Amino acid sequence: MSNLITIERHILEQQRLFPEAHGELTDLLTDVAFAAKLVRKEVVRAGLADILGFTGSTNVQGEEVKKLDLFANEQIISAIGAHGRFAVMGSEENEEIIIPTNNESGNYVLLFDPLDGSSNIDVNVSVGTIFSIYKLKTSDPTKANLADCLQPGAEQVAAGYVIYGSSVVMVYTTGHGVHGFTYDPTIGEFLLSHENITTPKSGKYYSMNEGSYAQFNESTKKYLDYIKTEDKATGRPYSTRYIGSLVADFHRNLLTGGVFIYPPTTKHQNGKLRLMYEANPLAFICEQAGGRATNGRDRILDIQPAELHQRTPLYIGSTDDVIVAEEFEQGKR
Ligand code: P6P
Repeated sequence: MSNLITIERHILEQQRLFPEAHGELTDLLTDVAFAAKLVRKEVVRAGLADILGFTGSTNVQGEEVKKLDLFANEQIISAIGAHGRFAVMGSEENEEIIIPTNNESGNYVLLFDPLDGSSNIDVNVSVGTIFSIYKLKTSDPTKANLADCLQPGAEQVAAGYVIYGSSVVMVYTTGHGVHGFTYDPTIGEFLLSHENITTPKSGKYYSMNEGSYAQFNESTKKYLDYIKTEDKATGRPYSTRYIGSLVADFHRNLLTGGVFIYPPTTKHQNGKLRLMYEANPLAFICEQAGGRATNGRDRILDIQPAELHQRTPLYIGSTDDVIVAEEFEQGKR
């Protein structure tokens, strides 16, 4: 048992790399891990509990909100907000920023997607929670505001996700590598299972929704034709792996290699995925694991946000595979 490292202990060890953080980072990430346990408890029993189906309401994205979305959102806001470490939050489910009740001592910002991939909940496909943490810019936490939430991804102090799948895994980075923890329900702890994750320079999977082919621009169509053409020297054709749940697709490619692409489409000309609580946290993790994340041209982490819920095209995964896709997107191939 002695070699079992809980996420709390690992975070504490990571804390020693941030002498200036005075233990706050430990508390933040421990809060997030705690909230993840609360969400997991319901997600893994979704088929049993009377929490399936639509609430009938719609969220800021105009999407039907499933009860579990709402539950996860409420759990994260209340469980984390109660500890007073975050001065302000932003959630995919809330149009406006959230000021926790006792935020007067908070020095950090939390942005999150409480349950990404929620359309898959009822059919037992993996879904996930994604989170992103920044230092508060406003000197007085009681005056925290939207500008504190609109920082480029490169300013993140921590980011991570929880994937609720065949097992529940929490992956995080504080800028010192990427580490994964698998939940052990027999002891109620996330235990270190994937230390220092590095992603292969190239893989054999591409993840895109080809059902949107008619909505793709010509360069994206050219890329798709290329990646499916046989050429043994470049390992083509790649295999398609597309779950329709960002965290699940990202996690697989992170571990095995490959590229996930949500390009501009006629329906989503700026892409569908959200910059602040989907692209940025996953880009931070991906780069820390040796991968690459852009919008087809610019580094995701360098984008200066203008709105809390703004969207972005996303090309993310193994560096060599992302570069090839970018070259098509930029008309260089
Ligand atoms: P499409 C789920 O709704 C989500 O936000 C991501 O988890 C997923 O990668 C994407 O949308 C799927 O979108 O248009 O392919 O169904």
